[in-house]
Amino acid sequence: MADKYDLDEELEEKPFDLKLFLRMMGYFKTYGKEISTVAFLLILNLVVGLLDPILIKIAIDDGIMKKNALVVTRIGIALLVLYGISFVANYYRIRLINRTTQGLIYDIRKQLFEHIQTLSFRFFDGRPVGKIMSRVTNDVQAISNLMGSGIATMITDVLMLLGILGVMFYLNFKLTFMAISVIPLLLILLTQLKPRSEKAWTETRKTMANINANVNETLQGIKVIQAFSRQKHNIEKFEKINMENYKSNVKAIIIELFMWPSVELIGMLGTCVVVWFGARQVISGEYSIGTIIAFTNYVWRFWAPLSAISRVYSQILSAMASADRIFHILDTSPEIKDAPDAIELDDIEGRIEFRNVTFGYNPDERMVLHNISFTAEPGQIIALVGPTGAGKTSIINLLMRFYDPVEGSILVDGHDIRDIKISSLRRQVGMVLQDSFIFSGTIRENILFGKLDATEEEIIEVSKATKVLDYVERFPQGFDTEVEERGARLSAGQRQLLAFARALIAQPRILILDEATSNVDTETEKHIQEAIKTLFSGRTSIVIAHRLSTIEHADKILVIDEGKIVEEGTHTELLEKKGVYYNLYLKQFRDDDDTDAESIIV
Ligand code: TTP
Ligand code: MG
Repeated sequence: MADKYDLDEELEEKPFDLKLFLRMMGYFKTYGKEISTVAFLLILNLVVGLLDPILIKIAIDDGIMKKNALVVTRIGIALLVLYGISFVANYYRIRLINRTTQGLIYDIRKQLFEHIQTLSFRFFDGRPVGKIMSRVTNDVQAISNLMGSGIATMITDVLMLLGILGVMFYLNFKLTFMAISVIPLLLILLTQLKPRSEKAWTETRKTMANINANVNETLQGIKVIQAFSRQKHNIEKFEKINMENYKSNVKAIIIELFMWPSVELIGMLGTCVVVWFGARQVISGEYSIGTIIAFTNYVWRFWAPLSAISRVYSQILSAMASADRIFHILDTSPEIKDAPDAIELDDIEGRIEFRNVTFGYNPDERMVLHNISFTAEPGQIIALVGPTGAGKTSIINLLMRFYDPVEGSILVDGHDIRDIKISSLRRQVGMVLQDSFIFSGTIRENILFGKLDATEEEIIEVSKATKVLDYVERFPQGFDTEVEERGARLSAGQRQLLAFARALIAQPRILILDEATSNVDTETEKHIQEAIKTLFSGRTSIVIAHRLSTIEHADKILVIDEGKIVEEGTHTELLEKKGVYYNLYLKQFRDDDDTDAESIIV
């Protein structure tokens, strides 16, 4: 679904938006004490910054010029005290701002992480993981930096600028005009160069993102790359984007190299004008030398906040874009959520009914399931078979309520699943998939994922039933063996068995097996089937299998094709029918061995 958001999702900057800004500021709520302390320290700093040129002026005019050593000493001590105060104030201010910024990162990241976990499958469908990740990492960092140090800099610098201007006007009206006469020049320079520099930096970030994506994909697919000996081809591809990154960086730095020294040059120009005119004013006796030195001092200080403000300004614009993306996620409410009066299902019988269910992943596009109706009585094994892409997994996705049907309803024990609390529904259902996700951590932790408070006996019992114990016993560390990311230390079959153990330990009333034993040998598969029969007698199972031999004993087999149930019955009934199932079965037998399949069946 291409909503408006997807189009400008990766915008680097966004114009200032007061509503967004105020919402960002809302995160400061819990930091009232820190903020008032920072404000106090800022003012202290400001006063010190504005005072010291004045003190120097007094030291020159009343001390040095009048040869009064006492004044010089007193001013010297006063300056020392001021610098001491400024040092302490600075130290605490930076410490506090840092703590607040890190606190904000922590708060926003926590909120975002918690929210993302509640979102429904459709949110994740078609949204690259990398983009969602960069919301939690980069975007959070961007807005927190702005809110922490950015805004503090902005406020101090604006105040500093106004303060300096005020003092300058107070000291020498004419010279102030001379000094600020170069500002238009500065504005022209910045408006010309800034957009170019920003464009160049945007380009470097884009090329860097390309490099990241490429390295990421290469590492993920390294086995395929090496198997096809495509290293050379891959390196060429990488060199191209690496070169783009090199060029864009060089270009950005050249612009940058020109820009800031030019700003300084203009500042220098302003100072030269001031010194030149000031010197004449001193010579003509119009002003004291102390005043002119103090004034030049202020002019110097004038440029630093000016360039800092222009830097913070682009920080604000990019934080706006980040905030927009973060709030978009926070404002996405989970599509699948509990109805207000949803009921808690404690112990269910396990009766499942699909009533005229029609469903599509994108309601505007082609439907994936059409008018599906079937019933599974408690204790029954229902098998779903059919070609790839027929819609078997989609049926499971609906039963788990990962999506809601477009039409029709699904009932568990006679309750529409939309009226049941999602957590209580999913607690009753155990699921094992073809590509089971195994988490990094130990084997024990992965099994406990199914039931956090399981006892050691329970772990051993399910491990025996699922044959996990067979391989665990061969590891020196047993259940405490680390399986690495995605269970990389285990074979595909071992991972599937582990996923089985994880599902079984929760003792669910309904068990869903989607190609759950496709990676294990036939003997292990038979063992697991036996185990399920004993562990799961009286519970309902839905089994999807391409290997038809695994579902022969099912109470009911549904043959799915192009989203419809095309045949339904037991293994024997379907064979007698000599339809789709019969042909599938015949074909698999022929592929499996050379015996005359037809003679076996009939
Ligand atoms: P599935 O229900 O995944 O088909 P299947 O489980 O029968 O296939 P297999 O045996 O290969 O596991 O898909 C049905 C259609 O729905 C297919 O056209 C792909 C589409 N689909 C999505 O668009 N999004 C999804 O998340 C899934 C699971 C499927
Ligand atoms: Mg499937």
